[in-house]
Amino acid sequence: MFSHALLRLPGENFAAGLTLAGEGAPDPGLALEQHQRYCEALADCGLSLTILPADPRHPDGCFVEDTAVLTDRGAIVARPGAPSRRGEVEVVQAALKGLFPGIPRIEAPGTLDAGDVCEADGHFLIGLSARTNPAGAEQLAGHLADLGHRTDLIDIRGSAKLLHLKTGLAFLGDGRLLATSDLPQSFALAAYEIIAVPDTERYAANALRVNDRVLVAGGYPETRATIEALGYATIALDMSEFRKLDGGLSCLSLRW
Ligand code: CIR
Repeated sequence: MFSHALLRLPGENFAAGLTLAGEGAPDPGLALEQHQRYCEALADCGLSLTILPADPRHPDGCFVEDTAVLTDRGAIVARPGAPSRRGEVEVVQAALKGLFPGIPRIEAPGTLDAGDVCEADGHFLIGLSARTNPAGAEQLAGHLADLGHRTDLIDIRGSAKLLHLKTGLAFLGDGRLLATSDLPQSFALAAYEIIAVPDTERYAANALRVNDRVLVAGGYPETRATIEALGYATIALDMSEFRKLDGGLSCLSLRW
């Protein structure tokens, strides 16, 4: 169960964030409204929220998930692969200080975007991607092992449409993973029931289980129906503006 979330507001220069989506510039005002609905959904799931102000130096700063890995035993501060995002970690580390004991950081030459980290009940799947390099993934695996967690690496560098591992993968709980068809086959996934997301709805693979609900991106009815048929209550949220910057539901919060 999660009881808290850390978020960061999208700023006025949100449209200057990184993107490969080719879906046009996002509207910062609409992004702020969608962020507000997202915050309300987390609060409905029972979470207390800490919402950091936007920082004009970091237009991607609202994708706060990428800056740290949180577990029920500790936290690790990431070192984002995109140089423009590296400074985002300072304010997050300061916010987490005191909440988690002795927080280690991923150090150079390692890079790690925590969007490449998918936890499945204490088993951490770590994606090797254009943002997370082998040194960063190995440092993280070491820190997680120190906390007593099991880890496996999944190399997604050959899957051009996956910015991060969690672009195409979400843990629903109960041994189930929601996954896109281009997620590489891996022995690390063998123990899980894979719930396939249709190629026409691939953005919906970044769903987010929060306590007894699953947050799903609005506009992907087949995936939402599949999740509901498995017995989960869903909350659909309009994510159009975050999608334009390659961001999904999980990216907008750190949860513990
Ligand atoms: C980026 O390219 O870094 C941002 N525009 C999007 C980050 C999305 N984060 C995530 O998937 N965890």
